[in-house]
Amino acid sequence: MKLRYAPASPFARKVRVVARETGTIGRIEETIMLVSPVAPNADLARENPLVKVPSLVTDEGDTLYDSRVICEYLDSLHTGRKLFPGSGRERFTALRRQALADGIMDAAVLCRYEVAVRPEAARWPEWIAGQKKKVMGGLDALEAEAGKWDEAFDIGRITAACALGYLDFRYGDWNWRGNRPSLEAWYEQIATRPSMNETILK
Ligand SMILES: N[C@@H](CCC(=O)N[C@@H](CS)C(=O)NCC(=O)O)C(=O)O
Repeated sequence: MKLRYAPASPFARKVRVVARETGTIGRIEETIMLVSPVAPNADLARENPLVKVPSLVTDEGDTLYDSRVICEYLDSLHTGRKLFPGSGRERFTALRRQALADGIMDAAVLCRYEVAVRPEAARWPEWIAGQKKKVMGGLDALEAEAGKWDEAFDIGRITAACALGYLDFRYGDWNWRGNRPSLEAWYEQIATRPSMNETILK
């Protein structure tokens, strides 16, 4: 399998963490693809019409995207403890938490594009403030749950860890730890896992 990723992408990190947690990393060749919403990567465009990372080419030659689909695919390839619970409340809690943390990453990445990609004259501060509010609301929702989390690292918590890692990487000044002690304590533990250490954003 071939995984297209960007070293600074929190969505690609999610897949790279799952590849390591599931032991499927040994079957994956990781290739860096630099992406920009205003300068589509021609090589990636041949495989993925959305021209986004992560993108996975399977051994059968199919291209899978986005991170949710790739993570569930990798989880289907191993026989160990599943990162996507099979059914019931446990499954939908993990999926809902994945959606929450994906939403935090979506909003934070959009803020990043607003200052790193959009010309200064076209920037819209209210729009950035609206996205930041989603990030903060999402973090508050994670904080409300995190006090009860054990060490299980399922798809919801993997995505939460990647969202927090992205905020440290791009938005240290947003101080997500501020008044979120449960989330902070959980993240300090989880960030020491080899899968997290090997995929630190650059
Ligand atoms: N929903 C997608 C989001 C992926 C995404 O936004 N990737 C960004 C990098 S962090 C990207 O490829 N951006 C290039 C673009 O928007 O053209 C997923 O979960 O994989």
